[in-house]
Amino acid sequence: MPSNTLIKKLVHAALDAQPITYLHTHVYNPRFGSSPKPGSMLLWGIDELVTYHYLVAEVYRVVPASVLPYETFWKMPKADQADHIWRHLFVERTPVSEACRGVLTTLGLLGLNPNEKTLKPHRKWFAAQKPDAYVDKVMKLAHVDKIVMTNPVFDDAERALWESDPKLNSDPRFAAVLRIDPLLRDWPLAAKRLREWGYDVRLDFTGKTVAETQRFLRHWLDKMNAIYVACSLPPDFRYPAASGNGAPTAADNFIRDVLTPVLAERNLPWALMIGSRLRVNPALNDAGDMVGQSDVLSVVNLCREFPANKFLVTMLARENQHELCVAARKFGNLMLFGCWWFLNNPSLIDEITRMRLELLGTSFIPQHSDARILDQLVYKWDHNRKLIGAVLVDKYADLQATGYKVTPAMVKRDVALLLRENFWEFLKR
Ligand code: HDL
Ligand code: ZN
Repeated sequence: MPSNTLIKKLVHAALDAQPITYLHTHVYNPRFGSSPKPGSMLLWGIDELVTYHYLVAEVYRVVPASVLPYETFWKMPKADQADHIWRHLFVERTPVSEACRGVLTTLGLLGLNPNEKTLKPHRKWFAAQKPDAYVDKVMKLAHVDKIVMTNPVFDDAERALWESDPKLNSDPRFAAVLRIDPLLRDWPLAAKRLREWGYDVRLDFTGKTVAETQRFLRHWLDKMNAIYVACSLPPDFRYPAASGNGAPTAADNFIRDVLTPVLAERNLPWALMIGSRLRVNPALNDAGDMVGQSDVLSVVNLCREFPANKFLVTMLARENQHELCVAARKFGNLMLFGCWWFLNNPSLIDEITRMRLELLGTSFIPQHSDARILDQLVYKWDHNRKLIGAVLVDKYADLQATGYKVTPAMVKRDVALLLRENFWEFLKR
Protein backbone atom coordinates (compact mmCIF):
# COMPACT_ATOMS: atom_id res chain seq x y z
CA MET A 1 0.00 0.00 0.00
CA PRO A 2 1.76 3.20 -1.10
CA SER A 3 2.77 5.43 1.80
CA ASN A 4 1.74 9.05 1.86
CA THR A 5 5.22 9.95 0.61
CA LEU A 6 4.77 7.66 -2.36
CA ILE A 7 1.28 9.08 -3.02
CA LYS A 8 2.78 12.57 -2.98
CA LYS A 9 5.36 11.48 -5.56
CA LEU A 10 2.66 9.81 -7.70
CA VAL A 11 0.41 12.88 -7.63
CA HIS A 12 3.08 15.42 -8.49
CA ALA A 13 4.57 13.20 -11.18
CA ALA A 14 1.11 12.80 -12.75
CA LEU A 15 0.47 16.56 -12.56
CA ASP A 16 3.86 17.32 -14.08
CA ALA A 17 3.23 14.94 -16.98
CA GLN A 18 -0.36 16.02 -17.70
CA PRO A 19 -0.98 18.68 -20.37
CA ILE A 20 -3.69 21.14 -19.28
CA THR A 21 -6.41 22.72 -21.42
CA TYR A 22 -7.26 26.13 -20.06
CA LEU A 23 -10.92 26.60 -20.96
CA HIS A 24 -11.10 30.36 -20.28
CA THR A 25 -8.38 32.90 -20.97
CA HIS A 26 -8.13 36.40 -22.43
CA VAL A 27 -4.97 35.45 -24.30
CA TYR A 28 -4.97 35.82 -28.09
CA ASN A 29 -2.99 34.17 -30.88
CA PRO A 30 -0.31 36.41 -32.45
CA ARG A 31 -2.49 37.15 -35.56
CA PHE A 32 -4.55 39.45 -33.29
CA GLY A 33 -1.46 41.69 -32.96
CA SER A 34 1.21 41.41 -30.26
CA SER A 35 2.11 44.09 -27.68
CA PRO A 36 3.83 46.54 -27.52
CA LYS A 37 2.32 47.40 -30.94
CA PRO A 38 -0.57 49.76 -30.10
CA GLY A 39 -4.02 48.14 -30.32
CA SER A 40 -2.55 44.63 -30.01
CA MET A 41 -4.63 41.96 -28.32
CA LEU A 42 -1.91 39.44 -27.52
CA LEU A 43 -0.47 41.04 -24.37
CA TRP A 44 2.87 39.67 -23.12
CA GLY A 45 6.16 40.73 -21.51
CA ILE A 46 7.23 42.39 -18.29
CA ASP A 47 5.41 45.72 -18.69
CA GLU A 48 2.09 44.02 -19.42
CA LEU A 49 2.66 41.54 -16.56
CA VAL A 50 3.38 44.28 -14.02
CA THR A 51 0.56 46.60 -15.16
CA TYR A 52 -2.08 43.80 -15.07
CA HIS A 53 -5.25 45.33 -13.65
CA TYR A 54 -5.04 43.32 -10.41
CA LEU A 55 -1.76 45.15 -9.66
CA VAL A 56 -3.17 48.55 -10.60
CA ALA A 57 -5.85 48.04 -7.94
CA GLU A 58 -3.19 47.01 -5.43
CA VAL A 59 -0.82 49.92 -6.15
CA TYR A 60 -3.69 52.38 -5.65
CA ARG A 61 -3.98 51.06 -2.10
CA VAL A 62 -0.40 52.16 -1.50
CA VAL A 63 -0.24 55.37 -3.56
CA PRO A 64 -3.78 56.80 -3.41
CA ALA A 65 -5.46 58.85 -6.12
CA SER A 66 -5.02 61.94 -3.94
CA VAL A 67 -1.27 61.54 -4.55
CA LEU A 68 -1.35 60.15 -8.11
CA PRO A 69 -4.63 61.06 -9.85
CA TYR A 70 -6.07 58.19 -11.90
CA GLU A 71 -6.08 60.18 -15.13
CA THR A 72 -2.39 60.99 -14.64
CA PHE A 73 -1.57 57.30 -14.19
CA TRP A 74 -3.55 56.23 -17.27
CA LYS A 75 -1.76 58.86 -19.37
CA MET A 76 1.68 57.56 -18.32
CA PRO A 77 3.57 55.36 -20.82
CA LYS A 78 3.10 51.65 -20.03
CA ALA A 79 6.76 51.33 -18.91
CA ASP A 80 6.37 54.23 -16.45
CA GLN A 81 3.20 52.66 -15.05
CA ALA A 82 5.14 49.39 -14.63
CA ASP A 83 8.08 51.17 -12.95
CA HIS A 84 5.65 52.84 -10.54
CA ILE A 85 4.03 49.49 -9.63
CA TRP A 86 7.36 47.64 -9.40
CA ARG A 87 8.80 50.28 -7.05
CA HIS A 88 5.80 50.47 -4.71
CA LEU A 89 4.62 46.84 -4.64
CA PHE A 90 7.80 44.84 -5.29
CA VAL A 91 10.65 46.97 -3.85
CA GLU A 92 9.32 49.31 -1.18
CA ARG A 93 6.75 46.74 0.01
CA THR A 94 6.80 42.96 0.23
CA PRO A 95 5.11 41.41 -2.86
CA VAL A 96 3.16 38.94 -0.78
CA SER A 97 -0.20 39.23 -2.62
CA GLU A 98 -1.08 36.41 -5.07
CA ALA A 99 -0.98 38.76 -8.07
CA CYS A 100 2.48 40.02 -7.05
CA ARG A 101 3.78 36.52 -6.26
CA GLY A 102 2.55 35.39 -9.66
CA VAL A 103 4.81 37.85 -11.44
CA LEU A 104 7.79 36.62 -9.42
CA THR A 105 6.98 32.94 -10.10
CA THR A 106 6.80 33.66 -13.84
CA LEU A 107 10.12 35.55 -13.79
CA GLY A 108 11.82 32.76 -11.83
CA LEU A 109 10.53 30.00 -14.14
CA LEU A 110 11.70 32.01 -17.16
CA GLY A 111 15.17 32.02 -15.57
CA LEU A 112 15.07 35.71 -14.60
CA ASN A 113 15.96 37.24 -11.23
CA PRO A 114 12.85 38.17 -9.21
CA ASN A 115 14.95 40.37 -6.92
CA GLU A 116 15.86 43.05 -9.46
CA LYS A 117 15.31 46.57 -8.09
CA THR A 118 14.36 47.91 -11.53
CA LEU A 119 12.70 46.37 -14.59
CA LYS A 120 15.55 47.34 -16.92
CA PRO A 121 17.26 43.91 -17.01
CA HIS A 122 13.91 42.16 -17.56
CA ARG A 123 12.95 44.51 -20.39
CA LYS A 124 16.19 43.60 -22.16
CA TRP A 125 15.39 39.87 -21.96
CA PHE A 126 11.79 40.23 -23.10
CA ALA A 127 12.83 42.51 -25.99
CA ALA A 128 14.80 39.57 -27.38
CA GLN A 129 11.71 37.29 -27.47
CA LYS A 130 9.67 36.84 -30.65
CA PRO A 131 5.87 36.58 -29.94
CA ASP A 132 5.14 33.42 -31.91
CA ALA A 133 8.09 31.47 -30.49
CA TYR A 134 7.40 32.93 -27.05
CA VAL A 135 3.84 31.51 -27.15
CA ASP A 136 5.41 28.05 -27.64
CA LYS A 137 7.90 28.70 -24.83
CA VAL A 138 5.18 29.73 -22.38
CA MET A 139 2.88 26.85 -23.35
CA LYS A 140 5.73 24.39 -22.80
CA LEU A 141 6.64 25.89 -19.42
CA ALA A 142 2.98 25.97 -18.37
CA HIS A 143 2.13 22.47 -19.68
CA VAL A 144 -0.70 24.00 -21.74
CA ASP A 145 -1.84 22.11 -24.84
CA LYS A 146 -4.64 24.49 -25.89
CA ILE A 147 -5.37 28.12 -25.01
CA VAL A 148 -9.09 28.88 -25.20
CA MET A 149 -9.63 32.54 -26.01
CA THR A 150 -12.46 34.93 -25.09
CA ASN A 151 -13.78 36.70 -28.19
CA PRO A 152 -16.24 39.53 -27.39
CA VAL A 153 -18.21 40.02 -30.62
CA PHE A 154 -19.49 43.43 -29.46
CA ASP A 155 -15.91 44.73 -29.21
CA ASP A 156 -15.55 46.85 -32.36
CA ALA A 157 -11.77 46.44 -32.73
CA GLU A 158 -11.93 42.65 -32.39
CA ARG A 159 -15.00 42.30 -34.64
CA ALA A 160 -13.16 44.27 -37.35
CA LEU A 161 -10.27 41.77 -37.18
CA TRP A 162 -12.66 38.82 -37.55
CA GLU A 163 -14.28 40.51 -40.56
CA SER A 164 -10.97 41.33 -42.25
CA ASP A 165 -8.86 38.20 -41.59
CA PRO A 166 -10.45 34.86 -42.53
CA LYS A 167 -7.40 33.08 -41.07
CA LEU A 168 -7.59 34.83 -37.72
CA ASN A 169 -8.37 31.62 -35.85
CA SER A 170 -6.05 29.37 -37.88
CA ASP A 171 -3.51 28.93 -35.06
CA PRO A 172 -4.01 25.34 -33.78
CA ARG A 173 -2.69 26.30 -30.34
CA PHE A 174 -5.82 28.40 -29.74
CA ALA A 175 -9.59 27.95 -29.82
CA ALA A 176 -12.26 30.65 -29.99
CA VAL A 177 -15.25 31.36 -27.73
CA LEU A 178 -18.16 33.63 -28.63
CA ARG A 179 -18.54 36.13 -25.77
CA ILE A 180 -21.96 37.84 -25.77
CA ASP A 181 -22.31 39.89 -22.56
CA PRO A 182 -24.37 42.85 -23.99
CA LEU A 183 -27.07 40.45 -25.26
CA LEU A 184 -27.79 39.58 -21.64
CA ARG A 185 -26.62 42.65 -19.76
CA ASP A 186 -27.93 45.40 -22.05
CA TRP A 187 -30.48 44.22 -24.63
CA PRO A 188 -31.36 47.78 -25.79
CA LEU A 189 -27.72 48.45 -26.65
CA ALA A 190 -27.28 44.98 -28.20
CA ALA A 191 -30.46 45.36 -30.29
CA LYS A 192 -29.26 48.74 -31.55
CA ARG A 193 -25.91 47.24 -32.63
CA LEU A 194 -27.62 44.26 -34.31
CA ARG A 195 -29.84 46.62 -36.30
CA GLU A 196 -26.72 48.57 -37.38
CA TRP A 197 -25.25 45.25 -38.59
CA GLY A 198 -28.37 44.48 -40.67
CA TYR A 199 -30.36 42.24 -38.36
CA ASP A 200 -34.11 42.97 -38.21
CA VAL A 201 -34.50 42.93 -34.42
CA ARG A 202 -36.88 44.84 -32.19
CA LEU A 203 -36.58 45.85 -28.53
CA ASP A 204 -39.82 44.03 -27.66
CA PHE A 205 -38.76 40.78 -29.37
CA THR A 206 -41.68 41.01 -31.86
CA GLY A 207 -41.46 40.49 -35.63
CA LYS A 208 -38.40 38.54 -36.82
CA THR A 209 -36.35 39.29 -33.70
CA VAL A 210 -35.93 35.69 -32.58
CA ALA A 211 -34.95 34.39 -36.04
CA GLU A 212 -32.68 37.37 -36.72
CA THR A 213 -30.86 37.16 -33.39
CA GLN A 214 -30.41 33.44 -33.96
CA ARG A 215 -29.00 34.25 -37.42
CA PHE A 216 -26.52 36.60 -35.73
CA LEU A 217 -25.43 33.90 -33.26
CA ARG A 218 -25.06 31.22 -35.98
CA HIS A 219 -23.07 33.63 -38.18
CA TRP A 220 -20.51 34.29 -35.43
CA LEU A 221 -20.42 30.72 -34.13
CA ASP A 222 -19.49 29.66 -37.67
CA LYS A 223 -17.04 32.52 -38.30
CA MET A 224 -15.21 31.87 -35.03
CA ASN A 225 -15.65 28.11 -35.08
CA ALA A 226 -16.48 28.78 -31.42
CA ILE A 227 -16.31 25.85 -29.04
CA TYR A 228 -18.78 27.39 -26.60
CA VAL A 229 -20.64 30.65 -25.86
CA ALA A 230 -19.73 32.67 -22.75
CA CYS A 231 -20.91 35.63 -20.73
CA SER A 232 -20.10 37.35 -17.47
CA LEU A 233 -23.24 38.22 -15.50
CA PRO A 234 -23.94 40.54 -12.55
CA PRO A 235 -24.78 39.23 -9.07
CA ASP A 236 -28.43 40.22 -9.62
CA PHE A 237 -28.76 37.96 -12.70
CA ARG A 238 -31.94 35.94 -12.28
CA TYR A 239 -33.55 33.28 -14.43
CA PRO A 240 -36.38 33.69 -15.00
CA ALA A 241 -36.03 37.42 -14.37
CA ALA A 242 -39.79 37.90 -14.61
CA SER A 243 -41.19 37.89 -11.09
CA GLY A 244 -44.35 35.91 -10.35
CA ASN A 245 -46.62 35.82 -13.39
CA GLY A 246 -45.01 38.93 -14.89
CA ALA A 247 -44.23 39.08 -18.62
CA PRO A 248 -40.84 37.54 -19.53
CA THR A 249 -38.02 40.09 -19.68
CA ALA A 250 -35.77 40.61 -22.71
CA ALA A 251 -33.13 38.38 -21.07
CA ASP A 252 -35.74 35.66 -20.43
CA ASN A 253 -36.84 35.83 -24.08
CA PHE A 254 -33.26 35.79 -25.31
CA ILE A 255 -32.31 32.78 -23.18
CA ARG A 256 -35.51 30.78 -23.87
CA ASP A 257 -36.22 31.60 -27.53
CA VAL A 258 -32.83 32.49 -29.00
CA LEU A 259 -29.77 31.19 -27.17
CA THR A 260 -30.66 27.78 -25.73
CA PRO A 261 -32.26 26.48 -28.99
CA VAL A 262 -29.18 27.47 -31.06
CA LEU A 263 -26.77 25.95 -28.52
CA ALA A 264 -28.83 22.76 -28.25
CA GLU A 265 -28.95 22.35 -32.04
CA ARG A 266 -25.13 22.64 -32.13
CA ASN A 267 -24.54 20.80 -28.85
CA LEU A 268 -22.43 23.71 -27.58
CA PRO A 269 -22.19 24.62 -23.87
CA TRP A 270 -23.10 28.00 -22.44
CA ALA A 271 -20.51 29.30 -19.95
CA LEU A 272 -22.03 31.56 -17.31
CA MET A 273 -19.59 33.49 -15.14
CA ILE A 274 -21.82 35.03 -12.49
CA GLY A 275 -21.15 37.66 -9.85
CA SER A 276 -19.17 40.48 -11.47
CA ARG A 277 -20.33 43.90 -10.36
CA LEU A 278 -18.69 46.09 -13.00
CA ARG A 279 -16.91 49.43 -12.51
CA VAL A 280 -17.72 50.09 -8.86
CA ASN A 281 -14.76 52.43 -9.16
CA PRO A 282 -14.91 53.48 -12.84
CA ALA A 283 -11.65 55.46 -12.61
CA LEU A 284 -9.77 52.17 -12.16
CA ASN A 285 -11.04 50.86 -15.56
CA ASP A 286 -10.65 47.04 -15.69
CA ALA A 287 -9.35 47.17 -12.09
CA GLY A 288 -12.60 48.78 -10.96
CA ASP A 289 -14.85 45.69 -10.95
CA MET A 290 -16.07 43.95 -7.81
CA VAL A 291 -17.80 40.79 -6.59
CA GLY A 292 -21.36 40.28 -5.40
CA GLN A 293 -23.28 37.25 -4.10
CA SER A 294 -25.36 35.64 -6.85
CA ASP A 295 -28.41 33.42 -7.16
CA VAL A 296 -27.66 29.69 -7.51
CA LEU A 297 -31.38 28.93 -7.93
CA SER A 298 -31.23 30.70 -11.32
CA VAL A 299 -28.58 28.18 -12.41
CA VAL A 300 -30.79 25.35 -11.11
CA ASN A 301 -33.76 26.76 -13.07
CA LEU A 302 -31.70 26.90 -16.28
CA CYS A 303 -30.37 23.33 -15.88
CA ARG A 304 -33.87 22.00 -15.17
CA GLU A 305 -35.74 23.95 -17.88
CA PHE A 306 -33.15 23.20 -20.58
CA PRO A 307 -32.07 19.55 -20.13
CA ALA A 308 -30.83 19.45 -23.75
CA ASN A 309 -28.38 22.26 -23.00
CA LYS A 310 -25.01 22.10 -21.23
CA PHE A 311 -23.92 24.71 -18.70
CA LEU A 312 -20.37 25.55 -17.71
CA VAL A 313 -20.70 27.67 -14.58
CA THR A 314 -18.39 29.55 -12.26
CA MET A 315 -19.44 32.03 -9.59
CA LEU A 316 -17.37 34.85 -8.21
CA ALA A 317 -18.50 34.95 -4.57
CA ARG A 318 -16.97 32.54 -2.05
CA GLU A 319 -20.38 32.44 -0.34
CA ASN A 320 -21.98 30.84 -3.41
CA GLN A 321 -19.56 27.95 -3.77
CA HIS A 322 -21.15 25.34 -1.49
CA GLU A 323 -24.70 25.83 -2.81
CA LEU A 324 -23.34 25.74 -6.39
CA CYS A 325 -21.55 22.46 -5.63
CA VAL A 326 -24.77 20.93 -4.31
CA ALA A 327 -26.60 22.19 -7.43
CA ALA A 328 -24.04 20.35 -9.57
CA ARG A 329 -24.96 17.12 -7.73
CA LYS A 330 -28.49 17.53 -9.08
CA PHE A 331 -27.75 18.16 -12.76
CA GLY A 332 -25.37 16.23 -15.05
CA ASN A 333 -25.68 19.06 -17.61
CA LEU A 334 -23.95 21.40 -15.15
CA MET A 335 -20.13 21.46 -15.05
CA LEU A 336 -18.43 23.68 -12.50
CA PHE A 337 -15.13 25.26 -13.45
CA GLY A 338 -12.37 27.39 -11.96
CA CYS A 339 -11.70 29.51 -8.91
CA TRP A 340 -12.51 32.71 -10.72
CA TRP A 341 -10.78 36.13 -10.31
CA PHE A 342 -11.05 37.10 -6.61
CA LEU A 343 -11.26 33.38 -5.71
CA ASN A 344 -7.97 32.63 -7.44
CA ASN A 345 -6.00 32.74 -4.19
CA PRO A 346 -4.33 29.75 -2.48
CA SER A 347 -6.51 29.81 0.65
CA LEU A 348 -9.73 29.80 -1.41
CA ILE A 349 -8.53 27.44 -4.17
CA ASP A 350 -7.67 24.92 -1.45
CA GLU A 351 -11.05 25.30 0.29
CA ILE A 352 -13.10 25.17 -2.93
CA THR A 353 -11.18 22.27 -4.50
CA ARG A 354 -11.50 20.17 -1.33
CA MET A 355 -15.24 20.90 -1.19
CA ARG A 356 -15.70 20.01 -4.86
CA LEU A 357 -13.77 16.71 -4.57
CA GLU A 358 -15.77 15.79 -1.47
CA LEU A 359 -19.13 16.62 -3.08
CA LEU A 360 -18.50 15.87 -6.78
CA GLY A 361 -15.64 13.35 -6.90
CA THR A 362 -13.56 14.06 -10.02
CA SER A 363 -16.49 15.47 -12.06
CA PHE A 364 -15.50 19.15 -12.16
CA ILE A 365 -12.81 21.42 -13.66
CA PRO A 366 -10.67 22.87 -10.84
CA GLN A 367 -9.08 25.73 -12.78
CA HIS A 368 -9.70 27.65 -16.03
CA SER A 369 -6.78 30.12 -15.92
CA ASP A 370 -8.44 33.45 -16.83
CA ALA A 371 -4.97 34.67 -17.87
CA ARG A 372 -5.08 38.04 -19.59
CA ILE A 373 -1.34 38.30 -20.19
CA LEU A 374 0.30 35.33 -21.99
CA ASP A 375 3.12 35.00 -19.41
CA GLN A 376 0.58 34.55 -16.58
CA LEU A 377 -0.04 31.01 -17.85
CA VAL A 378 3.37 30.13 -16.36
CA TYR A 379 2.63 31.16 -12.79
CA LYS A 380 -1.03 30.11 -12.80
CA TRP A 381 -0.04 26.56 -13.73
CA ASP A 382 2.79 26.43 -11.17
CA HIS A 383 0.66 27.74 -8.31
CA ASN A 384 -2.42 25.66 -9.20
CA ARG A 385 -0.48 22.44 -9.76
CA LYS A 386 0.85 22.61 -6.19
CA LEU A 387 -2.54 23.49 -4.68
CA ILE A 388 -4.52 20.83 -6.57
CA GLY A 389 -1.73 18.32 -5.83
CA ALA A 390 -1.84 18.97 -2.08
CA VAL A 391 -5.61 18.39 -2.01
CA LEU A 392 -5.36 15.19 -4.07
CA VAL A 393 -2.62 13.81 -1.79
CA ASP A 394 -4.87 14.27 1.25
CA LYS A 395 -7.89 12.74 -0.47
CA TYR A 396 -5.93 9.72 -1.68
CA ALA A 397 -4.50 9.27 1.83
CA ASP A 398 -8.06 9.27 3.21
CA LEU A 399 -8.93 6.66 0.58
CA GLN A 400 -5.93 4.53 1.44
CA ALA A 401 -7.00 4.56 5.08
CA THR A 402 -10.11 2.58 4.07
CA GLY A 403 -7.90 -0.17 2.65
CA TYR A 404 -8.72 0.89 -0.94
CA LYS A 405 -5.66 0.61 -3.18
CA VAL A 406 -4.71 3.85 -4.96
CA THR A 407 -2.62 2.93 -8.01
CA PRO A 408 -0.45 5.11 -10.28
CA ALA A 409 -2.91 4.48 -13.14
CA MET A 410 -5.79 5.86 -11.05
CA VAL A 411 -3.85 8.98 -10.12
CA LYS A 412 -2.90 9.55 -13.78
CA ARG A 413 -6.53 9.06 -14.88
CA ASP A 414 -7.90 11.46 -12.25
CA VAL A 415 -5.37 14.17 -13.02
CA ALA A 416 -6.16 13.85 -16.74
CA LEU A 417 -9.88 14.25 -16.01
CA LEU A 418 -9.41 17.31 -13.82
CA LEU A 419 -6.89 19.11 -16.02
CA ARG A 420 -8.20 18.28 -19.48
CA GLU A 421 -10.60 15.43 -20.19
CA ASN A 422 -13.63 16.65 -18.19
CA PHE A 423 -13.72 19.75 -20.39
CA TRP A 424 -13.33 18.04 -23.77
CA GLU A 425 -15.71 15.21 -22.79
CA PHE A 426 -18.31 17.77 -21.66
CA LEU A 427 -18.08 19.48 -25.05
CA LYS A 428 -18.72 16.15 -26.78
CA ARG A 429 -21.42 14.90 -24.38
O1 HDL B 1 -15.26 38.75 -17.40
C1 HDL B 1 -14.27 38.01 -17.29
O2 HDL B 1 -13.98 37.11 -18.10
C2 HDL B 1 -13.35 38.28 -16.12
O3 HDL B 1 -12.41 37.24 -16.02
C3 HDL B 1 -12.68 39.62 -16.34
O4 HDL B 1 -11.95 39.55 -17.56
C4 HDL B 1 -11.80 40.07 -15.20
O5 HDL B 1 -11.44 41.42 -15.45
C5 HDL B 1 -10.53 39.29 -15.06
O6 HDL B 1 -9.56 39.58 -15.72
N1 HDL B 1 -10.54 38.37 -14.14
O7 HDL B 1 -9.43 37.69 -13.84
ZN1 ZN C 1 -12.13 36.18 -17.68
